[in-house]
Amino acid sequence: MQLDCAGKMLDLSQPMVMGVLNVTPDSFSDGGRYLPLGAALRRADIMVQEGAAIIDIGGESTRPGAPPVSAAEELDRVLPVVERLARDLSIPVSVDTSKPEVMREAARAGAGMINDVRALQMPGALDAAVTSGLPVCLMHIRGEPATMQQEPHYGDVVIEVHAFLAERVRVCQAAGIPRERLLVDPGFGFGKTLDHNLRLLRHLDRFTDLAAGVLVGVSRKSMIGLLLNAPVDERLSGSLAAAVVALWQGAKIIRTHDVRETVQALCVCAAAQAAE
Ligand code: 7PM
Repeated sequence: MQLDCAGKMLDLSQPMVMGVLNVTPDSFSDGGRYLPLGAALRRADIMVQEGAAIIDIGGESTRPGAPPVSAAEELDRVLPVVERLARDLSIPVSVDTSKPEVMREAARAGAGMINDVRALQMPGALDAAVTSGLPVCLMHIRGEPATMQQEPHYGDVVIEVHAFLAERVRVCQAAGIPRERLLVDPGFGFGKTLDHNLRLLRHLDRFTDLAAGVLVGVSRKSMIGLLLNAPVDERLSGSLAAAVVALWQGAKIIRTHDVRETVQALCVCAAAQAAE
C-alpha cells in the first residue's frame, strides 16, 4: 500500500521512519529567531542518508507551556524549508501544523503531507486539507499544548482516544478525504499521564483499522524520561524500545529525531515479524 504525497510515494507495506526537523527558536543552538536555511538542509540531508522515508517540518512548538505562534511567524519559519526540501529531496516532506494558512501555503510550496496535532479541528483547517488533496495525519490531543499536562483525566483512555480518532476520520471522509489518505496517531504526551501513554502503547493494535496506518511519535518524550529517570539527551534506547513495541502493535510510521538508530531497530523488528 502506498500514499501519494504530492507525487512522491510513501510505501506503507513496510515500517517507515519520519525524521523530525524542528524550525522553532527553542531548537536553535544559537537562540536566533530562525533556523538558518543551510543548517535545516544539512540536517534533512543527513536524515535522508540515514534512511528517513519522510521529513516532518514543524514551526509551532507544542511543548507544554510554549507561547502561541502567529500564522505569519510559522510561515516565516516553515515555508523556505518546505520549498527547498520539496524541490531538492527525493522523499516527501510533511508539515507539522494546525493552521489553515500554513497548510495552504505549504501545499503550494510542494509539501506532501499535513501532520496536524489538532486533527483538523481549527476553523478552516479541514477545508484547507481537503483542498490540498494531500494525505493527513490526524493526531489526538486533550486540551491545548499550554495546559494539556495539567491533570489529564479519562474514563478509559484507549476507548476515548479511539472514539475521538474514529470521529475525526468520519468527519474527514464526509468532507472528501478518503480513509486511504488518512493516518491516525494517539498523540503520546499530548494531554496524557505516563499511565495513559503506556495503555495506549499496549493497545495500539486497536487503532490500526481506523485509517491507512498508525503513526507514532515517542522519540525523546517525557514518558521515556519518567520511566528511565533520564534527561532528554539520554532517552535514545528507551525511545527505540517504545518504537519497537509500537511497530509490533501495528504502527506503520515512527516519527523520530534519531533516524539511523530507529531504522535499524525497526529493521530487526520487521524481520522478526515477517518470519514464519
Ligand atoms: C517540544 C515538545 C517540541 C514536544 C515538540 C514536541 C508529535 C507530532 C510532535 C507526535 C505527530 C515532539 C513534540 N509530536 N506529530 N508532533 N505525533 N503526528 O516531541 O507524537 O516532537 S511535537
